[in-house]
Amino acid sequence: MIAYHNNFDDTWRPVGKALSETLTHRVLVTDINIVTPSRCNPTRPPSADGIDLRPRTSSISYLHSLLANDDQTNVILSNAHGIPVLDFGRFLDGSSKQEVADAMLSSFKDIGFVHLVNHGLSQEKIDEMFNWSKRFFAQPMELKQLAPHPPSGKHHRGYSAPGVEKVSQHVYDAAEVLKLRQEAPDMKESFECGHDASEVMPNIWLPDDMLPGFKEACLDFFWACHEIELTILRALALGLKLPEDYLVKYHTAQDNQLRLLHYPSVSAEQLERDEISRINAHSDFGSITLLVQDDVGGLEVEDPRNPGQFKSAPPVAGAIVVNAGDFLMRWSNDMIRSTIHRVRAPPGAASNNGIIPDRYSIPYFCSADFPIVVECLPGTYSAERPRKYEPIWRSNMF
Ligand SMILES: O=C(O)CCC(=O)C(=O)O
Repeated sequence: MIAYHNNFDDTWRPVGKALSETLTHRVLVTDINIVTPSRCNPTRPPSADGIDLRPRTSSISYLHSLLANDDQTNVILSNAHGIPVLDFGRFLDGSSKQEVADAMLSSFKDIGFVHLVNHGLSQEKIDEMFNWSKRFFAQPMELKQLAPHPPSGKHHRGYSAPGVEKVSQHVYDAAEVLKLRQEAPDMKESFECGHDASEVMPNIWLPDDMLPGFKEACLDFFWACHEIELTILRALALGLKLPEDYLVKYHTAQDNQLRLLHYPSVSAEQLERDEISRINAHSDFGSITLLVQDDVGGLEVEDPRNPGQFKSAPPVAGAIVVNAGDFLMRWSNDMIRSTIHRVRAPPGAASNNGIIPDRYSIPYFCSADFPIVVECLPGTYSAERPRKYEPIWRSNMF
């Protein structure tokens, strides 16, 4: 059975009922939360190496498009804890391009985050990448260390073991970072890569005979995400009332970063007491970040109207999360928000025997080209809203 959660009376309803109710009481689909088919129908067997390869998220885009059919102009399908869920398919098929573009920009201005469904990245590809990620992280530590992330925090490639990296916001002093890490290490491991021709940051792969297929899968996913990035940038440009290819023209080098993340299972108490962290509050550097995540949860987004207060941003099945980074905020003369976010214990975790399960997520960080001068985007400044920033070489930022 596929059901949705009704937040008003805290019940689970079958989808058929949800749909019929939706036609008359649209409000019922806010905070929609679908039981994923993988949970309902766990038929996919574990792989030969014993890893559970069943997808934790699966596409419900067909449901979202059904929900939207009663109102051709409504491209916002629901509001998931303050973050709009947008039907990006209506941009891709051309049926409501400007409406999607406007809704995306408005969401970026308001909260800096948006959920996109019908985004064009196939669920099969996402599941496949998660499977590779699980396979990679399940390898012995000695093997993963054969693709070591350089000690410098500037070369974002290769494998970092749990506790090695410490994400922080505006802390650049090495001694201060060390202190933060000692106080509460990040309990996560990661593998990072870019495209294989990057001279800026060469990739660091496992030796060829280790985990054959992993490198190809990462690169394939990298390019699939890049395609989605370009369509999102097109929509954003339209939202800003710029020519559709305006932002894309500044993203030709594809110096993006694919990051596989595994948060091992940890004690909820330790996490809540800040003795360990999953990932501390931070904003992203680049233009936009795409994020796919499993259904464990724990992502939290700062409430822009209450700095320091974070709201849970639980996964929306079938959706990718897109958020704006510091570069886009500055480029847009602070019209768009680069919002601070973090990963903590998912809501209700303590009731799960006090152990928070493993979590897997895959962010894809998108960067503008380096050899450009960045000026505030046309339309983001006026006599009433003067430019906050002088033109600057991209390479001198951050
Ligand atoms: O794991 C997540 O959901 C978020 C990851 C993240 O914020 C990051 O890697 O910068």
